[in-house]
Amino acid sequence: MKIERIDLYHISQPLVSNFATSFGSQRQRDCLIATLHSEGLTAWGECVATNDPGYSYETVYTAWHIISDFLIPAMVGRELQEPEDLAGWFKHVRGHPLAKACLEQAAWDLTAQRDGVSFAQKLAAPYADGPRERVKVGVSIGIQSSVMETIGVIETYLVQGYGRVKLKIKPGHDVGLVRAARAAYPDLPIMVDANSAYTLDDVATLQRLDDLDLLMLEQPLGYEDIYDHSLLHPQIQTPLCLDESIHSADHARYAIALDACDIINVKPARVGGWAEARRVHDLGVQAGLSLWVGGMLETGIGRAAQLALASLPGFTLPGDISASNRYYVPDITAPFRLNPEDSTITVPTKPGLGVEVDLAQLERVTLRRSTSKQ
Ligand code: OSB
Ligand code: MG
Repeated sequence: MKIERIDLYHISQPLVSNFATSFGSQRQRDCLIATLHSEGLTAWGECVATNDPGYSYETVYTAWHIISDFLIPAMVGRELQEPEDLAGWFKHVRGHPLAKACLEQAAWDLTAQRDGVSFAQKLAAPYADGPRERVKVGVSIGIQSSVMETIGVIETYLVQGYGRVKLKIKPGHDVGLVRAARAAYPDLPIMVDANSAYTLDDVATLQRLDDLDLLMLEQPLGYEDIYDHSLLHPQIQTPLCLDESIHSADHARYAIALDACDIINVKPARVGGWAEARRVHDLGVQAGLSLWVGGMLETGIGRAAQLALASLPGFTLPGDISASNRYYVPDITAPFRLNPEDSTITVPTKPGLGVEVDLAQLERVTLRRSTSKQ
């Protein structure tokens, strides 16, 4: 399929509620949206880089630069057979996985539309059991101003039907908070995410989480670290999950070799795209790790692609893929809704991503737009 043109949008949408983590606070969420045009088809990708380099070194501005000046020129005018082609086309650009994943997502959408299958079906093609129809999901709750407020926020999500919550923690805002949440909800699956806010000096604090029956502790140590996590791992009882540290299937292999974790949070953007995310999935399954799909406060475009990944057989833990109304009202697509009876979201089945983009709403939230030259 000849890639004829690529449009890039920098959009900015208010989040329904403030989202605070150990690395910063977000109320207004910027991201980039790319549109591929090829043989009468239109395909979409989302770049989940943020305004500030808090989670990743990439920002909407670095991603705009890398996508416009390096990645789009490597694509326009070329014949795309399969999304896997992009890895070769992008080889001259080191790093910048969030920028690359945006265009790779659109390439999956495009080729799935061409093949007349959903993104999930195309991704699940190598496996005997096809994509699951509904994906188990939970909700990630940012740091609130008090313990009572956190309990109140948990309650509003439980009422909506979410069956698993993730609490963001940081030093000074950890054991007390989690203990109160556990006391309020003795049977609720609760997990915590530190976003790299601790060091090995904090082992004693992290051990105090041991008897709180948590589903997992996500990324307590350095955002590039694997080794220190392997030292922490045998010292705590809570299952250990890596997020930030896993930038590729190779990193997953290193983490497995060092026995640095029990679980991987797979974010396709963080590993450069869906083909690489599927490799992480395969390695994780082979090594007996548990897996789930993480989130980056995606719009409906990115959410459809998260759901496609989470439909693969190895993703057995609930993902950070909440309903659209937890993020944006309105969104730039029709909203994804929670199935409250089983805390799931239904995976789209139409060809490609299977979402309709609301072009008028996209226009309203666009700050800047460019179109590739032929
Ligand atoms: O660490 O998982 C994280 C959001 C932005 C950056 C990092 C993280 C998160 C989340 C939110 O936890 C997940 C979501 O609901 O999209
Ligand atoms: Mg995380």
